[in-house]
Amino acid sequence: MPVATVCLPTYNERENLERMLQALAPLGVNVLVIDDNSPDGTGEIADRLAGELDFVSVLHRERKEGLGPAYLAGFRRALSDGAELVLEMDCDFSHNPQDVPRLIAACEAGADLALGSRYVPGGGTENWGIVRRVISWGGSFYARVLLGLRIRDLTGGFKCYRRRVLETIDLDAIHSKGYAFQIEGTYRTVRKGFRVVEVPITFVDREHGHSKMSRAIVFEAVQKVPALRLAALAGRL
Ligand SMILES: Nc1nc2c(ncn2[C@@H]2O[C@H](COP(=O)(O)OP(=O)(O)O)[C@@H](O)[C@H]2O)c(=O)[nH]1
Ligand SMILES: [Mg+2]
Repeated sequence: MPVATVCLPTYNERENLERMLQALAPLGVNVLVIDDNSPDGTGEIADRLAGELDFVSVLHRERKEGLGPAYLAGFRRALSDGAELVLEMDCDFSHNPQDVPRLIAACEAGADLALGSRYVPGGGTENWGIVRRVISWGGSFYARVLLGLRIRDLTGGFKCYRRRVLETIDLDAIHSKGYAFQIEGTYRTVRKGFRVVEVPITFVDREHGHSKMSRAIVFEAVQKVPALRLAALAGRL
C-alpha cells in the first residue's frame, strides 16, 4: 500500500480523539492530528497519544481559523513527510474509519481524488435532522449546477487526494474555510483534468461533542461557488 496520511482536524474533540485513533490503528495509515488550540484540551490528549502510538503525529496551530487553513497546513506537512495519498476525515465518527481503505482502494484503482459520497446509490446520511439534510443536499446541488460538474457530493469532507493533485493545484490560492473549502478543492482538481471518483458512504451524525457548522460557513459557500465559476471562466483556475 502507498504511504497514506489521514489529516484529522480537531477542535474540541476530547471525547472522540482517542477512540478515533484506536479505530484507525489497524489500517496501516499515518495520522496527522491538526489541532487549533482546542480549549477542551484535545491538543494535550493528542500529544500524549502521539507519544504512545508511532503512526500518530500532531500539528498544533495557534488558533481556530476554520477547516480550510487547518487542512492546508496538514496537507503541506503530509507532503513534506512523503505521503503518496493524503486523506481528509472528521474526528467525530460521522465518517466511518472502516471506509478509509475503500477510499484508498479507489485511488489505487486509478482515481486522483476519491470522494466519500452520500449522494450516490449506496450512500446516505443517518440521524441528521431535516435542516442539515436540506442544507447539505442543497449545497451540493447548487454547486453542481453552477460549476457544471457531474459530482453528486461536493460538500463532504471525507476524501483521498493523490499527491500529484495537491502538488498541481494552487494551494496558496485557496482561502475558503468551511464547506467552500471542500467544493473548491474538488473543483480545482477537476479543472486540472484529474480523475475524481465517488465512493458511497453513510454519514452518521456525531454522538459526542458539538458541530462547528455556522451560518457564516454556509454563506461563504453560497458566495464562493459563483466566484469560482467566474475565476474559471476568466481562465484563472
Ligand atoms: N483544526 C480545526 N478543526 C476543526 C475546525 N472546525 C471544525 N474542525 C474539525 O473538523 C471536523 C468536522 O467538523 P464538524 O464541526 O463536525 O462539522 P460538521 O460535521 O459539518 O458539523 C471535526 O473533526 C472538527 O473537530 C477548525 O476551525 N480547526
Ligand atoms: Mg461533524
